[in-house]
Amino acid sequence: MPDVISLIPRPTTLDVTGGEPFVLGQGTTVVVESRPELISVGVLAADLLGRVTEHPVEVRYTGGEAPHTIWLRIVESLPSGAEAYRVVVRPERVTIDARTPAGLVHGLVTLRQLVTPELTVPAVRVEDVPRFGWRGLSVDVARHFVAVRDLKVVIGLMAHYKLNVLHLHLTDDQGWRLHLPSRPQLTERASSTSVGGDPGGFYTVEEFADVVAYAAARGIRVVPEIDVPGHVNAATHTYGDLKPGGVPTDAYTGIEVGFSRLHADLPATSRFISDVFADLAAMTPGDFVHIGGDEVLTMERGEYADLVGQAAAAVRGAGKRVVGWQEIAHTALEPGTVVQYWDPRVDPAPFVAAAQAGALFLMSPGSKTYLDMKYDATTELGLEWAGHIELRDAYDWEPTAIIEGLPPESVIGVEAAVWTETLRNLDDLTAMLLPRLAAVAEVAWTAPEQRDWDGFRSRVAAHGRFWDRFGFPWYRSPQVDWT
Ligand code: TNX
Repeated sequence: MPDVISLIPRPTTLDVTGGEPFVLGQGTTVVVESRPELISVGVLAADLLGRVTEHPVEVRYTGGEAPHTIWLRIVESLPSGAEAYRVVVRPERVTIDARTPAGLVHGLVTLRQLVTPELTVPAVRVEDVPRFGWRGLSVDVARHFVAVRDLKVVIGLMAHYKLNVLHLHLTDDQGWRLHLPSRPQLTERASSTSVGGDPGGFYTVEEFADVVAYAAARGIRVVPEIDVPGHVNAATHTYGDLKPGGVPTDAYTGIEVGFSRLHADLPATSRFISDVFADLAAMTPGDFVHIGGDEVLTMERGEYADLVGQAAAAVRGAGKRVVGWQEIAHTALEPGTVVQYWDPRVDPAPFVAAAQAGALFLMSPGSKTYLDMKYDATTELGLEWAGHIELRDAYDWEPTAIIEGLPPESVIGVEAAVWTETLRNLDDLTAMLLPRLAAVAEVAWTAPEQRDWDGFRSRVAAHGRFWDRFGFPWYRSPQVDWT
């Protein structure tokens, strides 16, 4: 048995039942109930465990009672929500029960975190259910493009910490990263640039579908964002008719924000908005599409509200629900719209009013969850506008207490964000995400009365070894005694 069981996020209950451990080895077989929706869970289990044991792991799709199995079952009678799961480890068998495939993935991740370096699994019983149904990571693939294979690594890390929403910031001043069938010029003309003159890139329709499927197999849904009515220089570089005067703007590779914008009085604008959101919605199996709405510094309120309203209507017209950055709370919102809070430098009163009118809140406070902020003054990468974020800063906060006066029940979740002005590749991403992603994941999953810094600090110490296995650069926070 390991000296400490280092599960992150901390589960609702963990009982060490004692006795002999389960031993992973050559004879280990995964048994999955034979149902079409469980095929991908079986494949995932074999893949994960095969990489741990360094032997191929067989999967059988039956209800089997064979010895030395890891048995994945759908059990409708488990308590609480769709993502709840139970893992019971006995010397001869591990059972993972959940109500949904996503719950089984969580159980599998728990099992994987329980495996010791000696390939034993201590005899335990874990019952677990998340606090929030939205536990996200937003990745800015616009300032620097993130290739599909690197994005899949990030998705794997998200799954390891039971995050369930990948928010992709697909467009910004510096580049347009998703091919849209109705508007092929966007990626033809505006995808090859990035911040600082670095190479660009974009996802084809097929690649995007592949990312969505890879995430779905890990219990993660994709929420794609096209940012309007600001952060649109890639669009105005593509289409001159989005600018008064009709001349396309120059490509932009700097890191300023707030200068680009759409214009409500130009006829091309409405067509642009309805085309891009119709295509994006059609490519999105999930319920939510993000319309951006942040940092429009050169537009008067009425025009802003008009353009946000057009984007929201396009998303709803395509049968999806709307998410937007906190600035959209200054416009009239349909009940059920998700407002993503990020910038504390503003008056909370409009958020409270929006919540009272039925808006829901996703908490991404810059000073806690912006994982592109430097850890301290010596961090080479990253920005500092929201301050420095040490590991404890990312951990020690309460999502329902961030906006004064907000009804706690309007908070639907927590999302970390990694903006890529200064981050150029996967190494840079993991150097900023790890270890802080684990901290935010626990904030999002674990009930407040179950969370404490000392416990997290001692559990996270064992995770560095896991990151090292994959060769990920990560930050050895001095706040932890890394093992
Ligand atoms: C603020 S967060 C932004 C982004 C920047 C980020 C850098 C938000 C809605 N807007 O455009 O990339 O800060 O930390």
